[in-house]
Amino acid sequence: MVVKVYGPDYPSPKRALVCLIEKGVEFETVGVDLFKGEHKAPEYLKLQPFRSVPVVQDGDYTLFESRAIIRYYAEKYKEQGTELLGKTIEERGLVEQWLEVEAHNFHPPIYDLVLKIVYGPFIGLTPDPKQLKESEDKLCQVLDIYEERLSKSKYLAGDFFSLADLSHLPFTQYLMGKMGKEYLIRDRKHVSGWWDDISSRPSWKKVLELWPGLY
Ligand SMILES: N[C@@H](CCC(=O)N[C@@H](CS)C(=O)NCC(=O)O)C(=O)O
Repeated sequence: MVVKVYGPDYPSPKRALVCLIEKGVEFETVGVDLFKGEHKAPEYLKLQPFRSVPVVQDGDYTLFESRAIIRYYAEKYKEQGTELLGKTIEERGLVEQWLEVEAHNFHPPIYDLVLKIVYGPFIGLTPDPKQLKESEDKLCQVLDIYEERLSKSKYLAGDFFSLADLSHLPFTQYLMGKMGKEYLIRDRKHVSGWWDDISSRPSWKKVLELWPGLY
């Protein structure tokens, strides 16, 4: 049974897509138009009661929350494709640590910027410049810590690419596109090199080619 991924046009599902490609897992996608409210349809809510994408259906098994999905597939196919969880329990601990940092420190300010700047015009939201500045300042503080970390190791969890790096791809990509906030990455030498490295992986290029989204 081929894995089905719902909502490939949006950033959080792209976390699942890039992971599945890295692991060499076959999948198909199911479009969910958030602008038409398809994520609020009763049939969809049976799969994802919190009204968001992604959801993955793997035979009889249904899973939502993009970071739970990537952890699940990285573990399920540990012996296949790119190793994304580290080789030792210590490496795994660091992968988990930086995944948590991505979710709780990096994601909130970048999500706020993306929602207001990129999606705002489509949903009738006029951004408040003061709030945008606050989010950008918070993001800068996180990126300064990344700069320090990446001056000591090639990737966030160590000298190996992992889920911790992969999880940053979908939202960081916005900074580099129409949003015009590339300088947040380029002004930091080690963050900039890390971004060039992780964003040039064939898996991510394929995701962007097939589901270009609003980048
Ligand atoms: N924590 C969830 C968040 C997913 C999420 O924010 N999805 C967005 C698209 S990237 C969404 O479905 N937004 C629709 C809405 O919130 O109404 C995850 O990582 O899966």
